[in-house]
Amino acid sequence: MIKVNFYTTLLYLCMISSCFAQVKAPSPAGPIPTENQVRWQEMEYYAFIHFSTNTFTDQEWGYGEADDARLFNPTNLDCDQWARVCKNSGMKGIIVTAKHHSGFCLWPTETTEYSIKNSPWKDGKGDIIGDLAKACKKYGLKLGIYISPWDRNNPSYGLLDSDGSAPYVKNVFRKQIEECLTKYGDVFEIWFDGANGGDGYYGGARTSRKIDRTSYYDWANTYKMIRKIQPKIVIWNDNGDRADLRWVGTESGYVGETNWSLLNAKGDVPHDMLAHGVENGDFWVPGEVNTSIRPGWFYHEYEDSRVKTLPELLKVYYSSFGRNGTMLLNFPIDKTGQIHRTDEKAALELAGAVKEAFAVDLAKKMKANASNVRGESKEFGADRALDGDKNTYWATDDEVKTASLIIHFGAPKAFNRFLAQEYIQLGQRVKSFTIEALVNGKWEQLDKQTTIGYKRILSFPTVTASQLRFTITDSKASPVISNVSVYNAPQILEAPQITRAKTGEITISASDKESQIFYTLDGSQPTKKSMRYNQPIEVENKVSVRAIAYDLVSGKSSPVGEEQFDISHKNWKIVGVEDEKANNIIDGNKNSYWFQPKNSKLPADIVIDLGEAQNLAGFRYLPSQSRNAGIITNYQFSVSSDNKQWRVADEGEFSNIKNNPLWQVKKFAPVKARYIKLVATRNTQENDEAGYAEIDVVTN
Ligand code: FUL
Repeated sequence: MIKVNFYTTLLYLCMISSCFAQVKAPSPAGPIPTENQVRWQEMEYYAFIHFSTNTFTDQEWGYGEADDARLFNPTNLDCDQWARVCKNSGMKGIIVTAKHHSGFCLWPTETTEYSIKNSPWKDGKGDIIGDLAKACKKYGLKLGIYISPWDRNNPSYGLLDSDGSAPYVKNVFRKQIEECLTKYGDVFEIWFDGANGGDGYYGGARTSRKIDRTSYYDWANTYKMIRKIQPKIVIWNDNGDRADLRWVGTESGYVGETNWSLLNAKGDVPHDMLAHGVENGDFWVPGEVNTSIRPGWFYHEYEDSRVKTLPELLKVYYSSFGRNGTMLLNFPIDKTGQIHRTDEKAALELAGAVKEAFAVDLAKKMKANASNVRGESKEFGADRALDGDKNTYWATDDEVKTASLIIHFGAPKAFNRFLAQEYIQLGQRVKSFTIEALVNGKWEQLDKQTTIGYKRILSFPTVTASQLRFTITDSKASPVISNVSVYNAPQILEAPQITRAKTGEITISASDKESQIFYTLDGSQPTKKSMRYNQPIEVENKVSVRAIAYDLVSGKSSPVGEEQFDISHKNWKIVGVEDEKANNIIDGNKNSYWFQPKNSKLPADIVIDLGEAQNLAGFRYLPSQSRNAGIITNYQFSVSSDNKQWRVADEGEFSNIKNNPLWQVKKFAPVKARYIKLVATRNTQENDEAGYAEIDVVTN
């Protein structure tokens, strides 16, 4: 007996070892990430902090005015609070605007006088980057640095020496990077924004300077220096140079559903490639989704009520690292020097909802089988995708590019989320896949998608099923899946959408069909005891509408949807334009638009007759939301009582409108007028197009 057992065991061991010896792990397919990129990708979620002179001048892009340094004076700055909020929100690091476009530095740099050294804060003795580095350490967070290449304060910005070299790059920009990377310990990411060249203070020259963003900064040498000082860093650059990470082409908080972590090493990267990557790209450049918790990047009191709601934040969550990206969420620091309470609350709510949604992995350690397993080896079996170990994976034979994995839940389970991960160390491979549920003995398709990458999460209506089938329908090389999970997330109600037609009529709609809508018109908090919405509401005047969607079954309410409308557009007319479609500018519909005729040139104006004289104190402009063109950056706004004599009420720029094409609000000294004229003097593309989704007024 003993003998038999001994030989059987020996035979068995030989079989296993020969099996292991024969079945080799898959070879990498296509470009693969560096160790730094993998470490970064696994961070998944981290914070942006925007804080500068802009916080005190109420701007998005400071002009670089020397005097602005004297306004920088937070009353209760607390980097510990920033780090605590980020940590409690589940974030893994913080990237801070050490220098934004105004050129103002948050650390006492030797390169310029335009820094906190010359601010009243701590009598010029403070160092915010130093304080933040300490706080990050305390909370186990990684530190990242944003240094704007564009510097609207520096006198040498954009100028070239006789030998063609750029003194600003050599003596200022690169030294600033060096200071930040040597003084504050490990830095996980450095961020070089793409906004570059244009109007600025430039040491008092108050002029416009243009640079060639691909050559001016001599990126090759700048990178060499960075990597030498911080070998573990990843570089984000939106300046025509590949670096390690890419922008995803929008600041609204999503990346394309199809998202390859690849680009080509050379050549232009048009919007489509930013959003989706390039399937056959020859360079690993994964996408990072950056967005702010408020409409703007810097703090503005008027945005206190516009902090993203839980459903909005969840949408960003699922559309960023649920789509093979990372999520970089911005907190604008307020004038006290802290993350505003409302923003903190929103981020914590998101963390709570995510925790709840992903608390129980229904697939973990369940029985699973696959249509193909690499060399029939246990090492690459289906269960390796369900074992909770990120370093093991289910893999197929090299020639197999379509394969299914079935999870058996035992008893039927209710679920509405599916999560899959590729083992990206061997490249991104999957081109398309489906998921199906076995309901009452029949397979029902739940979703059909394209790429997976590091992580893909799908949401679908709750289904109760005993099995789930995950089928890879096409792949660049044999699939390598490190994780498959299934969850049942609680229902989250969305804030209702509120719109107002030209007639003044207000419509409120919920995103789901079951809930009821309740609303108020006096700015008070709506509850289920407020007015019930059944049909459009007629309101002529200025009004603040607040509404909730209420779910009778769970007794839960959505976050409050809110819109402030000024006077109704009922009697408004576009003057001097024959094209009927020009009325789209005042129809209250954000999705309709009008463009100036093809052959028109800038400056281009649009005149609106308000029907009667109004007390004006500002205006609002919304660029086309569907066509990424004709976005006005510089304007003049005039008023008139007779459409003959005009008076300029305001002029200036819509800062950062290119990346953030949202409502632009401009206030001016009150004036009574019946006619308004918006003159577009420049657009984001430096061509002659001018387009509008809406123009509105602010009355007092
Ligand atoms: C943009 C900048 O111009 C904004 O001000 C902000 O810093 C954002 C993160 O990047 O392109």
